[in-house]
Amino acid sequence: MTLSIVATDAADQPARTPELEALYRGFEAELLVPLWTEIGDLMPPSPRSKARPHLWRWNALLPMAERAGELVPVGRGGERRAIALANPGLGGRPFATPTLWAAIQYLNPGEDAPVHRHTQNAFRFVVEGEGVWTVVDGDPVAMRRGDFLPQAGWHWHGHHNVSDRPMAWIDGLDIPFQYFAESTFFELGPDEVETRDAPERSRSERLWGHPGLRPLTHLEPAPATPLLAYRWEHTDRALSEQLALEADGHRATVEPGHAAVRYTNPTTGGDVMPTLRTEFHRLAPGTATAPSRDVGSSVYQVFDGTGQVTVGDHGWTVERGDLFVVPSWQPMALATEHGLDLFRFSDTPIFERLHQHRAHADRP
Ligand code: GTQ
Ligand code: FE2
Repeated sequence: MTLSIVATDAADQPARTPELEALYRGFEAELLVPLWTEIGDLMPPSPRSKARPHLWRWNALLPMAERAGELVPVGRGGERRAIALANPGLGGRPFATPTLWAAIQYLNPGEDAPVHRHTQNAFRFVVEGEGVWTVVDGDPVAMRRGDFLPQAGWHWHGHHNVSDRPMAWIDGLDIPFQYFAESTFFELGPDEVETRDAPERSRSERLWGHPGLRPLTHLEPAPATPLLAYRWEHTDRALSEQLALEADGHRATVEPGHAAVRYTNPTTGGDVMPTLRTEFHRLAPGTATAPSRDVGSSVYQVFDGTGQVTVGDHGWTVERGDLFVVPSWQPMALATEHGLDLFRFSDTPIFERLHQHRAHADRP
């Protein structure tokens, strides 16, 4: 590595005399860097994300995932036929944001994505299709449109397509966070994913899928992610009820026309995973949100409808399946004429736990 100390134009820098240059060469030789040349980058007045606001179109992603399905086998080694969003500000690495991984994953009929486990926290979200079962610690869980399926770190998981049609979905993980934190462990399990005689409903849902009711058999220790599937019918109904209550004159929405829910752990009421926050947002027709910003980054996927998204000085018209990134402290606003449903995930729990979270909404 070569270090290069460059005296900046910042105020109060000493004149670049030969003596000062010699001191700086001395710093370089001893692998030292003074604060006074770096402070603007290291201590900006507010976060300046290297990640950029960016949109990936589903109708560009899906055909390439299908092509990968023809050309690239899935199995041991590569582990997953997953194609990650690479933020244009992050040097071509497969990182949607400095902390978040987002990928489209694709599985052909009969294929297995073999069993493994890793310290990264993960989830699946299904924007369309069905037929794949994800098996978590031996519990087979069906994946269908609108379902959110978490898999907390260090739990065995593999996926198997039991149907006669290919299926695509998105994965969200904290891979970049754990990469930079150097906290990753990884282990291989069986090559085959066992879904024979899988019951319609997962054991997890039979045990934990009853609102407000905790089974007394599992008080201590509580499983990391008790509920392995958050089904669309529940999410959809929760959002419709919020909008219906608002229409009846009750304060039920985040802001007028904006319904939202957070996926939570049924034993704690907190986020489903320690590093990832996951939410679903519904804008009623004719709704526009006030711009807001917060510390940390998020990825959104359009689930249904169309709308306009503004992130910093970028703006897009979005439709089903499109994915976009909101870097730290960039203002974000949404608008829709005919209605818009959005899945969101973020790294907010990391910042909340470290007392670094801040949010600002320009709401009237
Ligand atoms: O499905 O287990 O997109 O381990 C990246 C890493 C998916 C998975 C990804 C993974 C998985
Ligand atoms: Fe995995």
